Amino acid sequence: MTGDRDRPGTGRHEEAPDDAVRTDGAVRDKLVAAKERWARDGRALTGTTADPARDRLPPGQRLVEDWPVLDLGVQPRVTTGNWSLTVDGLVENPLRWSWDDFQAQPQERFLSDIHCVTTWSRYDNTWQGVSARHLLSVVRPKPEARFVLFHAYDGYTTNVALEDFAADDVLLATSWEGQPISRDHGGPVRVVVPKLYFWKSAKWVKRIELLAEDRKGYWEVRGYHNHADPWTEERYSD
Ligand SMILES: Nc1nc2c(c(=O)[nH]1)N[C@H]1C(S)=C(S)[C@@H](COP(=O)(O)O)O[C@H]1N2
Ligand SMILES: [Mo]
Repeated sequence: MTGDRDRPGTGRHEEAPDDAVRTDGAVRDKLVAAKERWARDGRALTGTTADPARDRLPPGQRLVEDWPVLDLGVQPRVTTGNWSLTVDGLVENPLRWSWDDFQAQPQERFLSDIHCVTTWSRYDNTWQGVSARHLLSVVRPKPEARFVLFHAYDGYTTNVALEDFAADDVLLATSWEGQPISRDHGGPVRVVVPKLYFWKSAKWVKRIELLAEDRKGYWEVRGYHNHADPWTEERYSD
């Protein structure tokens, strides 16, 4: 039975979508099952590595010009009015930012490539928003903080090491190619972690939790790699 286990809000590793934010759609069980199968089969693994200093396209990837939409199928209706960001856990200065608070932070513009584990890559995305570096300078991680768990309004979660979140190209993005990020792509605010496969870049981000121990997210408990480096094809866990 594909049951409630796979639905955000009822599983052990996901949580209920926010009460204040309505959602449309339902988890696409067939898509989730297909992606779990890919992980078991090692789909798209080439067994090679590439060097980002020399190659632009990671192994097993193909270039696309459009920007595909990929999510669980639950699309939260997050607006600049009902969105807020909580940063908590092992930080000296926990915070909750409204949209206005977020806009009052320094806004930066970054250019990066997207690499999705489903094998598409898209070059030269222009993002604007608040850098992870700035955010971390405000919340000040405690010495024991080593991991980050992103929580999103659709119940999705994903985890990264604090050092990967602290990289100088990581952004909480509000715009793409000069336009507000659309609802499909995780607007009003999504995470962008360019050095890792794109499932690590949480759409509709609502909470960033700093932890001493690693805690796996939605795809990580379903056979996807904990770290997710495209250059060494960290697609699946072994
Ligand atoms: N909140 C949330 N973030 C998410 C997902 C999701 O289902 N929910 N899917 C992830 C996956 S698997 C991918 S490939 C990218 C897709 O982002 P895009 O739809 O903007 O291309 O978002 C990631 N972030
Ligand atoms: Mo993905």
